Formats: sequence, C-alpha cells, structure tokens
Amino acid sequence: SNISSSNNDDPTTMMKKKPMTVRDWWPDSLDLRILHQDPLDARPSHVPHPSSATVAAAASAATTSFSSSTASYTSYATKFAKLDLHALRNDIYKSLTTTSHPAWPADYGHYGPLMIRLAWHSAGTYRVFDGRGGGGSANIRLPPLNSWPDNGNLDKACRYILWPIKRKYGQSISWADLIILAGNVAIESMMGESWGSVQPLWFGGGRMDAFAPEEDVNWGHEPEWLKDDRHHQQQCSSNGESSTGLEEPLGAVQMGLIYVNPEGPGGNPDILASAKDIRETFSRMGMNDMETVALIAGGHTFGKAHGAANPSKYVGREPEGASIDQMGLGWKNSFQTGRGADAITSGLEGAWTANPTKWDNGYFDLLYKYDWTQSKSPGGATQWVPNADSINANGGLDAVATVPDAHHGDVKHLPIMFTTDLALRYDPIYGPISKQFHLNPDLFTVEFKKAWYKLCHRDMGPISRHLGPYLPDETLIWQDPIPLAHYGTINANDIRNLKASIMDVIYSSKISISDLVKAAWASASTYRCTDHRGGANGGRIRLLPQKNWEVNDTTSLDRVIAVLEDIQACFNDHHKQSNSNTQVSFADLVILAGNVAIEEAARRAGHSNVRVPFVAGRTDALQSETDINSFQVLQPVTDGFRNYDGKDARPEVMLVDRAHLLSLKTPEMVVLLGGLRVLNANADASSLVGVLTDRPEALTNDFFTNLLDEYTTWSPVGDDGKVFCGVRPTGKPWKASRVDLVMGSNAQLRAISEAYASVDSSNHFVNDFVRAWTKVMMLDRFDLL
Ligand code: HEB
Repeated sequence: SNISSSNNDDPTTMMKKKPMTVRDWWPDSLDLRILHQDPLDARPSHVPHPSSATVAAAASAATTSFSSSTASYTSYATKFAKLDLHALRNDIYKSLTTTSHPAWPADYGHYGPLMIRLAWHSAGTYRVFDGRGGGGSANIRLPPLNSWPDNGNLDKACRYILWPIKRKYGQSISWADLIILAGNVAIESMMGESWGSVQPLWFGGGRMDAFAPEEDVNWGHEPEWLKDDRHHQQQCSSNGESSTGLEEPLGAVQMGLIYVNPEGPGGNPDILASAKDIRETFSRMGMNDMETVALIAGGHTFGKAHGAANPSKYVGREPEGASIDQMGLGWKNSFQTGRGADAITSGLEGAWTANPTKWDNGYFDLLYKYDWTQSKSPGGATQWVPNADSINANGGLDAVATVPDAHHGDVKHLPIMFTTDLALRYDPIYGPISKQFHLNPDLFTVEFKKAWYKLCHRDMGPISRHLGPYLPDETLIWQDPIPLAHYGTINANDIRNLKASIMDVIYSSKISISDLVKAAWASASTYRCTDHRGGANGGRIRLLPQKNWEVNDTTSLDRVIAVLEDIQACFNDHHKQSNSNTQVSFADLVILAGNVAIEEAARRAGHSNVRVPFVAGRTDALQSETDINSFQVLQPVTDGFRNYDGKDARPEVMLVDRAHLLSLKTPEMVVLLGGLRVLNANADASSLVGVLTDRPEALTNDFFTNLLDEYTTWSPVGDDGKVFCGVRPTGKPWKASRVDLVMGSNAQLRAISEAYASVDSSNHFVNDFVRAWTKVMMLDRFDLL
C-alpha cells in the first residue's frame, strides 16, 4: 500500500493538505466544543487535580476501564430489550405508507424509497481501511454529513417521517438504529404481497448516537466539497496510484466523496470509467463486485430521482449554512411549490422501473430491454433514456413510457438510467453478474438482502454486540466469527499452573519477556474501536494473514507460537486424560503469557507484587473461519508502540491514530509507549531504537527519565531523518525515533512524560502501565457484556 503522506514534512504542502473541519466550512455556526472537552482525559491519574472528587472518579473509572467503556452500551441494550420492536416496526410501516406530510409529500404515496436512501447514505460512509464511518452513530444528523450535498433532502426524511417515531420511543431506540430499521421496514413493505407477509430482514440493534461531530474523522483535504465539481476532484489523485486519490490509511478517502457521480466521472458520461469509480468506492466500503451490483440495482429498483429544475438556480443553502428560522432544515427550494412534483434533490429526474414502490426485476428488465441514449433532466443533468430505435422496436413512445408520475396519477414517463446504472450492464465484470441476476430474480433477491445487511452492519463488530430478535441465522465470514467454547473454561487453579509453565520457558530462556509481550500486543492491538474488528479473541494471531505480518516480527512470533502451542497441548491432554473437559485456548494463553512476562519484568524492576488482571474465556477460530483478504486491512502499516514506522514520514501522527483506534486517552498512550520501550517490544528487537535503558526487560520508568535528561543532545542520523542519536555525557549514545522524541518535544506529551520520569513516580508508572495494558488486552471482550 502506498502512503501518500511522503511529502508531509514540506510545510507548504501540509498547510494545503490540512484536513478541513466543520469549523472551516461553517465558521459562523455556534462552537460548542469548549463545553465537552474533558481536561481530565489529558492528565495522568496520579497527578493531583484541584477537584479531587473528580480525580477519584476518573481514577476509579480507569481501573474498571473495560466496564466503564461498555456501561453505556449495556444501559442502551437494557432499554432496547424492553422495546416492543413489533409495535415499532408497525409504527414505521404506517408512517411510511399512510401519512404524507404536507411539507414533503410522499412520491407514489410511499416514503419507503426515501427511507432506503437515508439508511444507505447513513451506512455508506463506512471504510474498511480504518473502520471509521458507517451508520453506527447517526452522524448523518450532524455536520458535515447533515449538509453534504449528496445527502440533499434527507433532512426531510428525518424530520417529517422519523422524528415523530423517535419522539414516541425516546431512548429505547437510538437514531442510528431507527434509521437502519426504517430502511429495513421500507424494503420489507415493498417486497411482499402485504405488510407482514415477508420474513423480516436481518437486523441487529445496538448503535449508539453521537451528539457532537466526530473529531477523529478526517473529512478530507478538499475545501471545495460543497461545490458542484466535487466529484471531479475524485479523479485528481495526488499520487497517481488510484483514480480516487485513495489515502491510506488515515483518510481512506475524503468523506465527502464516498459515493460516485451518477452522471459519470467529473460529469463526463463515460460508462466504463464510471464503473471504475464504482468499484473503487464500493471496495472501500468492503463490498465485492457481486454485492455492489446487488446493492445498486436493488436500491434503484425503488424510488426516483428529483430534478424538476436547475438546482443552482432554485435550491438554497444546506442545513448547517441555512438561516436560523429554517430550524435545521436546508435546501429550501424556490421552484414553484418547492416540493412533490417540483422537488429538486440531485438534479437528475425520473425513475428506473414501472413500479417504483415494488420489489421486482424491473430494473434489469428495462436495463437490458432498451438501448440507451443520453438526455438531459429538466434540471440540466445528463442521464439516459431508451433510444429512438428501441422506442420504435418496442411499440412506440406510449408503449415505452411506462413509468408512473410520482404525483400525477395519469401522467407517464420514459424510464431513465444514470451513467452509473449503465455501468452495471456494460462493465466486463459487472455485466455478467447483472445478466445472472436478470435471469435469476431469486438469486438477485437473496444477494440484495445479504448485501444490504452487510452494508448496514459492517461497522458494528462481532455478532455478540448485535441486539434483538432479527439476527442472521447463518455465520457470515466477514463478521470474523468467534466460535463458542464447547469445553470448560480454565479456573484460577488452571491459571496458576499455566503461569508456572510460562515462567519455566522464560527461566529456561526458550523465550524472552520481550517475545511474549510482543506476541500479546500483536494479538490484542489490531483492535479498532471504530468498527470493533480485530483484537485477541479468536486467536487469529497464529493464523494467516496475521502471523506473517512484518510488524509482528515473525521470527519471534513463530517461536512464541511453538512454545505456547506446546504448553496448550500439554495442558489440554492432561485434562483429557483426567476426564476433565477443561481446555485452554491459544487466544487466552497468548494474553496470559504476555501478562506473566509483564509481572516478571515488574519483579525485575523491584515491584514484586504486581498482578496483571486476567479474565479467561477467549476462543480460537479456525483458518477456514478467517477471510484472509478481509483481514489484510487490519495490518498495521505503522505502529509507533512497536517503533515500526513502515514508510510513513510522520509516524507520530499514526501513533495518535492507532491510540485512537485503541480508544486510549493521551496518558494511556504515553505510559504504554514508555513501558513497551523498556520491555524492548520493538518490531525489530535488535534495533534498540527508543530502548532508553541499560536493563531492558525490566519494567522501569527509564524511558522517561532518560528521554527527558537535560544533558542529552539529540540529532538526526541517516538520510531519511527518521532515526536520531542522543549523545549523553556518560554511556553509549541512545537511538530514538520520531515517535520517541515527540514524547519529549511536544509540550503536552512532555508534561505527561515528566509525571512518569520523576523520582516519586515509579509505582505510578507500573500501575498505570498495567492498567492501560489490561485495557488493550480486554478491548474485544464483548463476550463479557
Ligand atoms: Fe441511489 C436515488 C445515485 C447507489 C438507493 N441514487 C438516487 C439518486 C441518485 C442516486 C443521484 C436520486 C436522488 C434524488 O432524489 O434526486 N445511487 C446513486 C449512485 C450510486 C447509488 C451514483 C452508486 C453507483 N442507491 C445506491 C445504492 C442504493 C441506492 C447502493 C441502496 C441499496 N438511490 C437509492 C434509492 C433512491 C436513490 C432507494 C430513491 C430515493 C427516492 O425515491 O427518494
């Protein structure tokens, strides 16, 4: 993977490439960030704070970091469990089909298609590279997404159709769950003979709403995304690597550009080029070709496009920029009535099928029945209609104009296709899939339902986090299945015995402290709080692809796997022979071994009573339950915690990114880094970069003491400027990376480092390290919820 930040240290490029924030776009909107910044998060827990009560609270929260971070989820789960889902689904159905708000009349008397588009735009921001985005927090209610041009008029869907329901059900259903559920009800309501006649689609609840725009999302470098030419930017990739300027791993791509220009790349109706854009965009969402075709064709089986007139002439500002009396709505349309038949959303106009509120095979029937020619919507956008030959060959205009008008019962229109729709027929890969769906409607239905579930749930993590009665009845490999234990879990006595076996291999020098710490870290630290993927559970560290990742130091890891598999086999055989059904999983063992190594390292530093908390219960997945390709995106291209900087010119930026994926607070990041350095957990153990201690593998605060030593002078060595040499009055010079130095050069990080470098801090250092370590080891324990 190519990292495009190679020119990042050029300050002029950096200025230009500074990510846009909500504040940059709407400088006049009221800034509330000052009310929800939590300074406690920036403070090491042992440093006194004026308000000692809050410190005590924060400290105890940190001890129970696992339970506190999941407390709000559990409380939502409890509310959700009491919810009458059946009644809620009926209420949604009724408001989709029997109400029509005068301010936004329903097309064809059915809000279903609008609701599907809302759910899809809510979920479609998901990106596989870092797991960010997706419909999991209903951030489509908040800037910038609430104002993003492609989300035009979805504000009406929330306001007029869903708000009355949200008001009624309150906190028992989050906006995020409601939006996806409404999308499902919309599809179901148009699928069967009558409401209730179709099996409810798969649905898992458990999404929790954001109440402020996410700060962690890089909204992209494009200051212009509000402009009409925003899709064009997609083509101008900075590194020439991809047509969409894909920026791995931080940006993935500008969030404003997750969808494809319906008219074709840059507005140019080039069908095959637009297929390329579709493939790029949907693969970023984690969709393969089959899923992509199913989703687009399935989606456009419903509803219509809105372009009664030219948007730039009649449509007002987006919600975030609109005047205060608009009450959070945007895109006020001054064309005639501004709604219903006069609505303007995308500027394209028309429907794809003759039954836009019914699930059928009309989309493919028409896609293949006609040859298409370019035409203009009343709004001036390029779209396609059946060409003259097709019209003549099929009985003339009246016979071909089968599409009902959304508001005038007697009027009929020609069907339309977007450039992107034609891509499904003419692209050499999409074509055969479309053909297959056309000939086999049942297959299309099945694949659409599955792909829809994936679209809407991809960011929710393991199935154990999904709530409600409508969960899938099959195992889906993209959910990284974690098998249930069909054996007894180890007890306290077993744990004591296993720890003794691990100590034996350390004492006999078969394995080092650093090997074991690295393996545990490698195993747990793939977790990302953004989509809850990765982590130690499943024991996939011993499977492909993880076990071959360079960052995992494969020589060391292979050694650990061999040693631990021995211990595991020995333990399990012993129990089998004594007729006990207890077994230890590799996943548990690798974490336990890391903990033992840390306890031993603490002992070597003079802390003899350190206990690293351990909770058994992880299980081992099989290689066959592991989608190697889909796991590849979890591979760290840089990991500052292991001083592995890949090709990145500014690995410290990626350190912060990884810390965020691990949901660490700043002091937790600092203490973990300092501890991992003295344990020599570097990916390249021989480099000793940042290992600022004379006695590696003892859990001392030496890293901080030596880094902050005022007699040491640092200067870059080598031509890439990424390794630094620290000359000190006595002793050999230290080596360090940018990630190491930033702990002393950045004022805020230095303040924290000082708190761990001072003479009175060695206990605090060990305690805080163990706490942060335990937090990381436990991040994926949804089985304990
Ligand atoms: Fe779609 C609509 C585009 C995909 C679903 N879309 C639409 C429109 C447009 C589009 C432009 C119109 C809007 C207005 O209103 O105006 N899409 C598009 C594109 C793509 C898509 C470019 C990629 C290729 N879709 C899709 C998907 C889905 C969908 C995937 C799901 C699944 N859409 C949809 C719907 C609609 C639309 C349902 C209708 C809405 C209404 O009716 O309102």
